[in-house]
Amino acid sequence: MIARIGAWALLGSPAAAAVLAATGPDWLVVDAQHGRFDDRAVCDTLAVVADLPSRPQTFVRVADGAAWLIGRALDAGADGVIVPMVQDADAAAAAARACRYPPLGARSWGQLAGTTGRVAVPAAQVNDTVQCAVMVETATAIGHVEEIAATPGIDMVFVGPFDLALSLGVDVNDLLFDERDGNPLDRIVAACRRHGISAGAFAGSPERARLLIARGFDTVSVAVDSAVLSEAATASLTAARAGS
Ligand code: 3PY
Ligand code: MG
Repeated sequence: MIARIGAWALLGSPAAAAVLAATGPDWLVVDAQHGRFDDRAVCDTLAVVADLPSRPQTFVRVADGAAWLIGRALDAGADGVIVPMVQDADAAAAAARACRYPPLGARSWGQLAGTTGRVAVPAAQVNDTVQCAVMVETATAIGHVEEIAATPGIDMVFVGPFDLALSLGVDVNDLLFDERDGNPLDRIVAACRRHGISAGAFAGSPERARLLIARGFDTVSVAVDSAVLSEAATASLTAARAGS
């Protein structure tokens, strides 16, 4: 299996997200939960990314599972959403419903295509192609992971290792490196495999991405705009100072 390696935009800047998207990630996340993306910045970013010659599949991580937030992200042109802190199958079903138009769901019609000179995607096509990812990142959600992964309309379970480690009362690296049977990360991958959906995880670094892929995750997020900017600037300044 070849894992999909993604980029993650936090800065709230459409230009920075476009630069990131143009580096060729397999997928891109625009983070409106912990990132600095408000509604306007989400719309502007999706419009800029849509114009790239080769654009990555783009998700918005919404601030929470409210149907109107999911609808607005998709109306703005996202291919899918990532819904944080989903605790059980009822919350997963609500997210899936909010992603799709009737008869499969309860999404309200009103894509912003017209405001960007594009044409709206027909409802039936959206229902076939939209991606609904739900985050499993608490001990409670781990207890319900089998039902969450089995929920119709869920395309990916996405793990937030930092929140999961906090909820379990362990260090995030201990969670990632723990090889013992019963590691919650392995339970998530197994549940996704059983139900034929994608197992995704936030990595935030190439080292953690490799660990997660070795554990069986097929979709990971690696290059975070704020981190890569900081790392590259530090390396560049250090290299120039070393030579002066
Ligand atoms: C987590 O690790 O909890 C995340 O949500 C990553 O953004
Ligand atoms: Mg989280």
